[in-house]
Amino acid sequence: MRLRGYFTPIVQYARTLRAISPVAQQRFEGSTMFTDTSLGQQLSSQCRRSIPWQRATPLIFSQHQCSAFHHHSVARDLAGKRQELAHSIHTCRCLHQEMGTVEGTTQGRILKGKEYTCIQAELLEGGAIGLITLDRPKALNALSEALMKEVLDALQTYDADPQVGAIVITGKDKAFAAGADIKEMKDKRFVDAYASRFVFHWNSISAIRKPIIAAVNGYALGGGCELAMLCDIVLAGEKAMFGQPELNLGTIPGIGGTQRLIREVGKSRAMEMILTGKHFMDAEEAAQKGLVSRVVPGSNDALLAEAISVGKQIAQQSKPVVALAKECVNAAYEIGLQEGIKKEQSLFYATFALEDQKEGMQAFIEKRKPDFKHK
Ligand code: CO8
Repeated sequence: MRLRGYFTPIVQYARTLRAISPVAQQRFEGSTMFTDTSLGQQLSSQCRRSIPWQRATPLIFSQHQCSAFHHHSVARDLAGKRQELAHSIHTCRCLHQEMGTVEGTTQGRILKGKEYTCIQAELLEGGAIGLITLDRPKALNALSEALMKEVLDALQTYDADPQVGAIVITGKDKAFAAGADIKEMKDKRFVDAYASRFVFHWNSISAIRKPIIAAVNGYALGGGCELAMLCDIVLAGEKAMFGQPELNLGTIPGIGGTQRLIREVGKSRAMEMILTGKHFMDAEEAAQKGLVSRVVPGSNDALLAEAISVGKQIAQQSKPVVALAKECVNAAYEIGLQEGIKKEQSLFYATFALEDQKEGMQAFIEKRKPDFKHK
């Protein structure tokens, strides 16, 4: 059973490999990393039993490729060395990227019918998790208008997909997002920004009903910090750095930074960060102050794996109950206490209209896992 947990990140890459052409597959299979047959078979049968959709992926399980791929790391990880696994995943990602380039395909853009250029969007865990990776590394994932449209499109697609239980947003390398795209917006006049409602559409993220988890790997500055705060849960990598440097550019935060940061870190710290434009917050301090849930030690891959694991835990809950709970918590954030409590009570009563409430409580009494039908 313990192998299951380690398999998640491997599957992400193996799954994407399915979308790559036969030449890439050969290179994958021919790699010297895939040499241990016995562990391969062990993992294969483990996963066949535990994760149903993988039965439909013969490329992954017909041979031993993905197991040996993690031969050393899985073995050591069982002894508690997560770092090793992260390293293997990194190696795998490099191989994957290389193959993507060779084949003229791009990594992971496998959301059906979507051609994104600023993000990658992938369905993971049999479609239970929608992953969005901001992908403008040369501009440190600056939030251009094109990127905004793609992020919203992917979010809305996941939100409408009944299989998806949670969404993860992450960045790449050293940036989650370094803010609005300064080069794109520098010549805007007031009338352009006002008339086009320049940043208005970012607010649509608040309307997404599925939980969104931000895995903040590096710089989350300006609009990047605001994007993280628009998410429901924020996990920070060791190198995460949060800041609101807009005043250095002669402007102010524009997608909720002045409103949300004060709720997260208190007035004095928020004022210091915003008014100086300089006092950034590292991952440790962000966790202390409550801007993030916690710091995930290790590499970006370890951070992403943890965010997916949290997403999976949420995805196992009843989807309508998750949506009601999210709405209630957001009410606390957005409205006064008395109104918030009224809202919570009425949505709490509403859960008694759900079959999942009956099933959840019955399962508890019968000492078994609930079998939610999401209605
Ligand atoms: N916009 C456009 N390009 C950027 C941005 C950005 N926000 N940030 C970095 N880049 C580009 C750089 O210009 C550089 O490009 P090039 O190689 O062509 O010169 C490349 O990314 C790499 O950046 P650096 O060389 O500067 O990398 P460093 O490691 O030296 O520094 C920093 C990293 C500290 C993150 C630095 O890049 C920096 O200070 N960036 C700007 C951060 C910032 O001020 N953000 C706030 C922007 S304003 C904003 O977000 C408004 C919020 C309201 C609207 C939100 C809508 C989304």
